[in-house]
Amino acid sequence: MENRMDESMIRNRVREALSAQRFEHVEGVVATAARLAERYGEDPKKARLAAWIHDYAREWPVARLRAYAERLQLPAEVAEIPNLVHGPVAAHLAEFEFGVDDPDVANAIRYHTTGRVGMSRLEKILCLADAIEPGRQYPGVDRLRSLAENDLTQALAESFDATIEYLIRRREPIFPGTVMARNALWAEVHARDGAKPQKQDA
Ligand code: DGI
Ligand code: FE
Ligand code: FE
Repeated sequence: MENRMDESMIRNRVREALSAQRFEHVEGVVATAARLAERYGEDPKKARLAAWIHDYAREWPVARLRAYAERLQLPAEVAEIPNLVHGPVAAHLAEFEFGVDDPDVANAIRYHTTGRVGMSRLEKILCLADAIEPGRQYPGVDRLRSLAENDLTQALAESFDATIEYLIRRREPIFPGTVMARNALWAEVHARDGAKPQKQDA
């Protein structure tokens, strides 16, 4: 037996922790992640669970995130960018507050913002669902939505490119792990496409 909360309890606790607008985003991520899970042969229950919890700490004040980052001994390159801390914090709380005992679910939550080298299918699904849920609006999101139907890895690789371009335009620091995750996703796409007959460029 496990001590995991049931989905409606998790949903209620998440709703209490977030603004109405952010909660609506989370609901969109849950639905999108479940759909992608079905499309790509992943367990939709795991996808929903990870999606419900992924932004649980998203609205914590920066000081609270910093203190928690120290407690979790997160690497300095993560801790110094406040936006990167809520995933690892939520992954920790998934285990200790929500009773999640599945490491793939915890990792999907932990790496949903930055990705990582060697992402699992579930990790990719949450990361991409976060970027394309119906409430998201940014240039190129419709291309990502249609690509997501056919190619999980390429859609996520393009999503990382868009995030990195956005960070460059805003002159924000880029976490090296985000770049490594992006390179690994494109390497997967190229390795796979290299094995197939290719269209010529000219
Ligand atoms: O929590 P969400 O807003 O739903 O989405 P998210 O967890 O993917 O991203 C949170 C923010 O983090 C988003 O504004 C983009 C930003 N971010 C992602 N990677 C990096 C980053 N910010 C910096 N400075 N560096 C990164 O490498
Ligand atoms: Fe997030
Ligand atoms: Fe999110």
